[in-house]
Amino acid sequence: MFAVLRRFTRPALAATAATLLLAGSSAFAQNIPAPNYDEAKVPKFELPDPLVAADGTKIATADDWRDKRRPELLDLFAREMFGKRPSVAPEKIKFEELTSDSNALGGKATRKEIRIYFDAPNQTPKADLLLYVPNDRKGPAPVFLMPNFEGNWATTDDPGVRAFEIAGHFWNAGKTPEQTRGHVKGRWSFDRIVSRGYAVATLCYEEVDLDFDDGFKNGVHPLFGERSDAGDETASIAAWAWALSRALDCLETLPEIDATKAIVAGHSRLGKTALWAGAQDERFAAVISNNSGCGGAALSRREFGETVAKINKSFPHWFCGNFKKYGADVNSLPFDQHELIALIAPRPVYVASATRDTWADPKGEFLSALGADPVYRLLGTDGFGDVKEQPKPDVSVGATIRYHLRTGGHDVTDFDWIQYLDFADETVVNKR
Ligand code: GTR
Repeated sequence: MFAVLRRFTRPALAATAATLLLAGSSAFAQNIPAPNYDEAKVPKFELPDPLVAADGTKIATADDWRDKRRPELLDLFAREMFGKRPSVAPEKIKFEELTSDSNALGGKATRKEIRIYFDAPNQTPKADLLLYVPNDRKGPAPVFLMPNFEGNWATTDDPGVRAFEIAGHFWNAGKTPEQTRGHVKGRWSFDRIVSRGYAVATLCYEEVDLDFDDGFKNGVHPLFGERSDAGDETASIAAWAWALSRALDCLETLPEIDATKAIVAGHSRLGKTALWAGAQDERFAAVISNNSGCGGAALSRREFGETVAKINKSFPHWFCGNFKKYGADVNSLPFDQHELIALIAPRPVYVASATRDTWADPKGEFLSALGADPVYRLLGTDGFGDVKEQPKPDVSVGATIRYHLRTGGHDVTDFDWIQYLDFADETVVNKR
């Protein structure tokens, strides 16, 4: 119950802020229809073919995909949805180990906290990466990298994790950091992950960029250089995704980590972020989207649950200005979300839904995974295996593309983690 309340409280607040900011604009004038939850009322739509280029040519070979279609789609997603892909001088990025304890998780793990400076000469902005590495391992450990909402200390009641104020932190407004210690530990199966031989790393996304609409002035945005007036300003999801790549830079420097086996994962808005990070940065060996919904794995054209019009209104800062024009006509989008998943090909991808998470459109998430299959096949993988229909709940299906529909609500549970660990074993550690 509490999780449900929390989920709806914050967007309501954000929506209020967005309402004020958008008053008078055309986005505000647009009437947002009530969400549709009736399968019979999903409009007819045709998905763009990922294997047809913008100029109409058929993409027939892996080289065509790599040289023509993949760059074209990356550019389209950047220009029309997430905003420009940032580039920041590498010498601005620095890492500093803050703490290390080889006796964490009852002696099973070494815990480290490493500060990532995004603009080292100025010491800020920065984000602290929390890392658990299994002590019982034969070599460098494969690693899950998954951003968190409320602060590293909220993922665990391990008292060794520092709790600190994040100025402007929206999720924990009105609470002291200590009051949120361990608050979402149920989402983080650290013990299980480490026992299976994986390291796990997380950082709080609001250290990178606060999650509200301030016209892209706060967090890491000022580092991204010239502002764009072409509607393609780097938006917040893109900023968070960029930071995940910087976290991977950091993991690459650690001898105890095998950064060639880094799996980027995310839940909800951070699932959208993980998909965009994984689509762009091919160093991520695999990608996991947990209940990412609209703007993540779910197809925009289905208009089931949250829609493009609604998400643009509630969270205008997640996507760039150009994305706003598609709310009224999703069929004019030059892509759909199956092509975001296709950008991860041929690397393994896991899309997970939950039965009660109808806002995120579980079926649209499934169809998106299915829609990426032709690209995975073209690139020589077994794609979604023999999957054609959405499976019944609580069964993991697929091959290099994988999917499950967990019984329950919008969350990350131990069930999810068990599937992700099996997936990582089969597709990343013992490659198919
Ligand atoms: C919702 C939002 C979703 C999802 C979620 C979350 O209310 O509408 O797109 O991202 O927040 O991040 O928890």
